[in-house]
Amino acid sequence: MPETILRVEGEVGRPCELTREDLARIDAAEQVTDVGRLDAKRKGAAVTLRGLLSLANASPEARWLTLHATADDFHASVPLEAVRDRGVLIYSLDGGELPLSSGGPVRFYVPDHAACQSADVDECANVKFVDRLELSRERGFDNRPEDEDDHQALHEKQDAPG
Ligand SMILES: Nc1nc2c(c(=O)[nH]1)N[C@H]1C(S)=C(S)[C@@H](COP(=O)(O)O)O[C@H]1N2
Ligand SMILES: [Mo]
Repeated sequence: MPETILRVEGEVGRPCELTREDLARIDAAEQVTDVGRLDAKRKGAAVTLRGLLSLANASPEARWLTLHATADDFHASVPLEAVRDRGVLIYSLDGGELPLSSGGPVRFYVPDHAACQSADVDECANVKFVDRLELSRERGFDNRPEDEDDHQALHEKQDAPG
């Protein structure tokens, strides 16, 4: 059985459990075949957040998007309005899985994000290892670092070998 790598739930008409194949089958108009075109430092194939919201039949009442990474217990909640038309989920590299080293199996990415800790949609909100997208009316759980020390500590942990 192909593995579920992403769930979409909360304020949606149709909660989804998606495999990489499911993501690849989303309408071609919602596929970004090379995210390098959005940002030269990024690589892989992505599907637009819009495509996923439409697949899950997101409720018009939904105001917040919470990106959950169970793997390392990292979570970010951002106003849906701010990311609806530009957020993408990177899910594949060279036709295979997106490796952990690139934040796979699924990584959220917003081109033109703000610098770390400067806004709701900052670089820190580019959540790696996302396994669940949650739509809600109120802001969801968010444990992005709140001050420079916490942020520094997180980066040291992320950049540590092994
Ligand atoms: N799951 C997860 N995603 C995460 C983080 C994390 O610790 N865990 N750190 C965030 C922070 S603080 C930043 S600045 C960016 C860094 O992305 P990069 O390693 O691709 O440069 O990832 C974000 N996504
Ligand atoms: Mo960050």
